Amino acid sequence: MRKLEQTLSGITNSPPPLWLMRQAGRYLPEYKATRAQAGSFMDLCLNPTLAAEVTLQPIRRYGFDAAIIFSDILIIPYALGHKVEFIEGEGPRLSKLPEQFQQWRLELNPKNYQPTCDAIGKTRALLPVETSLIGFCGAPWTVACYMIDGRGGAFRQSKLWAANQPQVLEKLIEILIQASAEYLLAQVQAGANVLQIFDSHAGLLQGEAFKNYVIEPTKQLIALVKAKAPAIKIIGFPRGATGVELEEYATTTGIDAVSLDTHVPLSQAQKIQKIKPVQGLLNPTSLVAGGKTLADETHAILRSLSDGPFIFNLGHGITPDTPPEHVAELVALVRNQTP
Ligand code: 1CP
Repeated sequence: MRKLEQTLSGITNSPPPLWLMRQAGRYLPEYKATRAQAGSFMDLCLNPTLAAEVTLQPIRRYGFDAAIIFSDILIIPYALGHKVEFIEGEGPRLSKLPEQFQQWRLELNPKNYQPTCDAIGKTRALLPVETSLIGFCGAPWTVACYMIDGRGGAFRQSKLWAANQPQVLEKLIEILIQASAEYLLAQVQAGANVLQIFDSHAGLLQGEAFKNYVIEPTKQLIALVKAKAPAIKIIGFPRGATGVELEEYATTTGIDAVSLDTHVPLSQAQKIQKIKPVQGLLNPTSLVAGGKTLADETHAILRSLSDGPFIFNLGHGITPDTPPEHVAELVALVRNQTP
């Protein structure tokens, strides 16, 4: 069994398996070259050959234990017929969903997500056998945020829907649960070995709302996927969740491992690790800094979490200003080699 899947089954590995969120991206010169060749970001996501190429680039450079397929969580709104664009230097722009969205027929068109599945097939065929391939989607709440507000930011409209329009939000979430389950299963069919659900905006919700829009939809999505693919391991990333909410996420959703963000204290990470394998924690800014900052934080994380199942990763994605040689430093630190 590959190292990542071993850890996800509860085995403690030393050194732990290592991969980084957004490991393919603008900090790598070879990514920038392929991106320029593809045209827009969406063109790159929808080109299976080039998407496979950028997925493989960080594996060739650093030999991570897992590759994550190059795509985006906004492929689901796109496959539901939404207009999705990425504006250079600004981020995504989507057609905003009105409260009367039932009149828009939101139907999942498999043709629109098929390029990601084709990229998975191509990547799996080219990856070293010992490297896991991770498929992913956004969690229903986080994807709903982009569909409701039409862009990244404070997600004011989405929070208002959660507070004032629970029935409308629930209908949208229900559509997203079904669509995401179909999409994740298609990725498994295409060759993904592990799945990750990104709930990047889970931290916008607390209490009852966290239960209704983060816990419940995640639980239903996992149940739908595991009903058809019982052996697949799923990592959940409820970014911004802390305290009892984070603990409830680990205990009740059926997730196999919890990815923890930079704000989770190591003492709480240790508590969560008693419930489920954990992943993450390194501050992406420490990777930009490198040197002693990076070494001290990496060692502190390793000291705290190496006695149980742990996947070394960042607390959030790599930033474009990260020097590629700092990533090599990190790999050496985690694998206990001299750089
Ligand atoms: O020009 C570029 O290259 C665009 C930057 C970029 C990249 C590299 C975007 C736009 N998406 C991606 C790829 C991506 N997105 C991956 C690829 C695989 C890898 O990790 O190597 C993944 C897993 C995602 C997931 C994703 N997209 C998330 C969840 C993770 C997270 O960062 O919290 C989110 C929230 C998105 C939306 C999105 N896509 C892109 C941007 C800039 C954003 C964030 C927008 C915002 O809220 O401001």
